Amino acid sequence: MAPRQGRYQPAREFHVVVLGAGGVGKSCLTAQFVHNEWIESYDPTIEDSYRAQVAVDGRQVVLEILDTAGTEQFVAMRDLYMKTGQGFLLVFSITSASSLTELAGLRDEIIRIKDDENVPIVICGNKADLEDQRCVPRTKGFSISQRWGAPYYEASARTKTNVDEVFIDLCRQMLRKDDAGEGYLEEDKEYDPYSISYYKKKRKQRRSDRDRDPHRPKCVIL
Ligand SMILES: Nc1nc2c(ncn2[C@@H]2O[C@H](COP(=O)(O)OP(=O)(O)OP(=O)(O)O)[C@@H](O)[C@H]2O)c(=O)[nH]1
Ligand SMILES: [Mg+2]
Repeated sequence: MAPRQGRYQPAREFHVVVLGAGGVGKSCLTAQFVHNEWIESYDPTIEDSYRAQVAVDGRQVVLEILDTAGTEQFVAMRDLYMKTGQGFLLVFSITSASSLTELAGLRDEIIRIKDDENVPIVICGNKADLEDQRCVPRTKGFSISQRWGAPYYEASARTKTNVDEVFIDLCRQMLRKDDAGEGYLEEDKEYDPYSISYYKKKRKQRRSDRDRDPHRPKCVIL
C-alpha cells in the first residue's frame, strides 16, 4: 500500500449489502464489479460474499460485498446482514415497475434496523441496455432519489455501464461517514449514552450537516 502524504494509511474495510427483488441483476452487477465478467444465465442466489479492493480518491478500500437473495424465502437472514452492513446498494430493474416498489420496504427496514436515516445508500436502476423494455421512467428514479436523499444511477451489468460508479459512490459515502464519525464522542461535553434526547439532537445535527454537504446525492443517468 502506498503511503499518502508521508503517512501510512491502512485500507478501510466496509461491509456492503446488495439488495433488491429476484432477477434484477444483483449478482451480475457484483460479478462485473469484482471479476469483470458477464453472466448470461440466471441462477438465483441464496447468499454469496465477495471481497474486493479498490482505490477511491487515492485511498485503499476493502469491500466485503454480500450478494443477497431476491426471494422472500430468506427474509430471516435480513436483520443480521442489515445490522452488519455499512453501505447498501438497492437494485431494481428498469424493466420492472414492481422491482422499484419493493425497494421502499427494504429501505424502511434498513433505517429501522440501523436506527439511522443517513445510512449510505445508492439506488441502482439496472438493465438500462433494455431501453425498449423500460417500464420505469428516469424521472421516477430521480424523484425517489430526491425523496430518499440517495444518489440514483441507471446501470447495465451487461454493458458494464455505471457498474464501478455505483460501488465507488457507496465507498465515498461510507468513507465520509467514517471520517466524520458518528458524533457520539466521549469528549463531547453533552455525551450521555442513556439520553434519548442526546441521540435525537445528534441525528438532527447530522441531517443539517448532510444538507450543507456539497457532495450531496445526485442523480446520474446514462
Ligand atoms: N439485459 C440485461 N440482462 C441482465 C442485466 N443484469 C442481469 N441480467 C440478466 O438477468 C438475469 C438475472 O440476473 P441476476 O444477476 O442473477 O439477478 P439477481 O438479482 O442476482 O437474482 P436473485 O439472485 O434471484 O435475487 C440473468 O439472466 C442476467 O443475465 C443487465 O444489465 N442487462
Ligand atoms: Mg443473485
